[in-house]
Amino acid sequence: MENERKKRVLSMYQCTGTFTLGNYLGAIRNHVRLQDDYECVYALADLHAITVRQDPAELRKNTLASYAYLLAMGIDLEKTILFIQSHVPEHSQLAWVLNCYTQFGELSRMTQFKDKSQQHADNINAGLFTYPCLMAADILLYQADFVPVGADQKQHVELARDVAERFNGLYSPTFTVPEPMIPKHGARVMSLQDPTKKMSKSDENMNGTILMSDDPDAIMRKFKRAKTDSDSVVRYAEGKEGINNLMEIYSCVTGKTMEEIEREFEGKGYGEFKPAVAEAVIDELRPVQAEFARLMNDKAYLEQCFAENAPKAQYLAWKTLQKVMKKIGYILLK
Ligand code: ATP
Ligand code: LTN
Repeated sequence: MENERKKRVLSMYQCTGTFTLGNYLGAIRNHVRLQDDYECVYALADLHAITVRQDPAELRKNTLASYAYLLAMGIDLEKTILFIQSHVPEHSQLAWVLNCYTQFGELSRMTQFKDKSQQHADNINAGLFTYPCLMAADILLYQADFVPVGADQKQHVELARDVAERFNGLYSPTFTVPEPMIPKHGARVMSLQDPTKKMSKSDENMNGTILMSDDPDAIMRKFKRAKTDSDSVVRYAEGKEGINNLMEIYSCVTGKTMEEIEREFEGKGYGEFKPAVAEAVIDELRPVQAEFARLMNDKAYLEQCFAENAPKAQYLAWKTLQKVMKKIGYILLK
């Protein structure tokens, strides 16, 4: 086992500078755990970011903050490569190649494209349309075995598989065909205001969303106002989506099972349960927030991390790109 090569995991994050409790519990905390068993490569998708208009100063600030958050949440640079996508030009280079091996019809079926082109009807640019080719390049450059993502990204990972298989079939095995890794439990943290919708940083009602940057008062207030049902028994059951969501959050944070939680709050109403969930979340976020603040005060250290991680990623990406170019018939410089 010791000598076996660890399987490689790759994931990327939007660089919006904020993360929600949903991102943390549903995705990043799991990605942190994966670092022990897999060789992990993680990155901030700043090339993808410009498919919607960005203010330059904001983009710069948000990318820095996103990097600091990922470190604060537990990405460990001793084990993992964490880089910024635009620092590794191979992403753009392979994306161009993959554009030529992906059909218009395949891209037209992507539900994220359909959603985003409705949201940004005034800017349906070509980059938004070919976004999945860039994402396929992100994954295939690193010969990733697994791609941990939310259910919303599964269709894109499937496209990356199809393109990899097509290229491998036309030439010879070049790319590892990646598998999506979709979490089962705690995978979807729902909005505190509408438990049928996922908790999202782009929700117009921020009372439903806990941000990693929320202070204890804001967290307490949002949990106290959380939408629940009228029966006031802390029990995991159908029709109690609001309470189920709070129980899921409490379980994720404390490690308690649903039965243990039901027992702990037996005979107690929501008036006691909601602040208890809030307290548990406040305790969970406190060290992350402290570490984030520390890192944001040490920009020199963050810049050093960018500078050290980019070449590590680029070395892996360059090897794959060379293989691809040779197979296509490009003349490589000696
Ligand atoms: P938005 O919140 O604006 O819809 P996003 O949070 O999905 O965007 P990312 O920053 O790329 O965008 O998300 C990082 C990861 O967090 C993705 O794998 C995504 O599936 C996951 N994720 C996002 N929201 C939730 C949620 N409410 N519960 C669980 N996982 C989530
Ligand atoms: N599209 C993803 C972010 C993303 C990604 C990737 C995820 C870009 N490239 C490669 C996994 C692998 C999103 O919107 N969350």
